[in-house]
Amino acid sequence: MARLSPLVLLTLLVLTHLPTEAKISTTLLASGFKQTVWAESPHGVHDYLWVVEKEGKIRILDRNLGTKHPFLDITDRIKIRMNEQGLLGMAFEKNYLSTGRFYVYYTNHQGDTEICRFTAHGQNKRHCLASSRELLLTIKQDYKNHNGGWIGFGPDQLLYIGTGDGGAGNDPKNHGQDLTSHLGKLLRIDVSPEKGYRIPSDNPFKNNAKAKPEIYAYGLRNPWRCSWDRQTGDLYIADVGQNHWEEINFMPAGQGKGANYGWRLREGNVATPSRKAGGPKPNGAIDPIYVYQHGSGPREGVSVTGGYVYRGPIKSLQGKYFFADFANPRIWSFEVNHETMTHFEDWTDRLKPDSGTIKTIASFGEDNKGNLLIISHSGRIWQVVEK
Ligand SMILES: [Ca+2]
Repeated sequence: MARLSPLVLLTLLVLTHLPTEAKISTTLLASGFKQTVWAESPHGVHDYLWVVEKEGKIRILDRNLGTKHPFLDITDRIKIRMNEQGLLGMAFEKNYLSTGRFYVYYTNHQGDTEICRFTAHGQNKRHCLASSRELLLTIKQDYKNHNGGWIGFGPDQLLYIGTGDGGAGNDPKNHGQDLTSHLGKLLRIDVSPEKGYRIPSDNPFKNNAKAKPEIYAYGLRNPWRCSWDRQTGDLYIADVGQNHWEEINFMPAGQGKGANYGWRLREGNVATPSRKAGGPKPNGAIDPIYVYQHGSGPREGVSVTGGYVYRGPIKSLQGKYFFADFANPRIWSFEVNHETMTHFEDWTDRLKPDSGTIKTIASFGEDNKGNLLIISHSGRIWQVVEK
């Protein structure tokens, strides 16, 4: 045996006694999808991931085999004239494996929003006919941009719908603050009836004859991905800004009914700077919990993509809310303590894949084990892992 120098021996001794720090990284889960904007698995399903493609298709990824299977094709209902249009979101009923019912959000040929129910069939509900469609709600859009697109079930099992302000710039028709419009809102409906939907009995503007009864909260510009912390029930709303500030709004569990998030009067924490759209903060309006400025710096960007509070198997990530910017390809996290943002971290370098880079993050995903998925508009999906 070769004789080891004292220095080498000392180094070996130190190395073997250092705690091995787990390395957080990403692994490529799938590629080859087209203009991916969302991915989700129904409650109780781990091996299959439903992947939403903006042109109007949902395909199922077999996570073990890596194969893709057609599920739903509604491309004939959609005409994309501008990149914010298309099939933008989906949500499964909690008991999807028995009912087969799920909901989608898309813009139709006229550019208007349609919220529809579809019903899948077969033993594992992995097949769906476009003809199972039931139209629940149509929302007229004035312009091609700011269509919102997120839908999801809350801890109350009611369906929440994030609409944009209807577009152009600076919300020229002031939809965000107008309770007679569905635009610039978080809506909430009860889809438990066999057909159609009901207005939940405690929706905040239900008894206001001038307001849309579906409104849950208002003053949003273009919420691009919201989520609930699956452990606490806290709500996070990422709202895309105009020309200066991107923002994330936080609402503690059980609160937020009737909340005003300030747009178009407020962009981030200030009076909207452009085109005299801004004004003083309305009484009781909610300021964001986190904002970042437009730019290409390490803490800047152009268009926020909201994510999730991590509740998966990696211990060191517990409680961190992950989010990103679509145009400045960065991934960040923070934690919330007593309704205040703390522990901001930049994950961009640590989550860099072995090959290529993660860009154009359209959404994050959360599987049933709590794993965090990163969904790129380029058709690739990564999973955050510990190595
Ligand atoms: Ca706001």
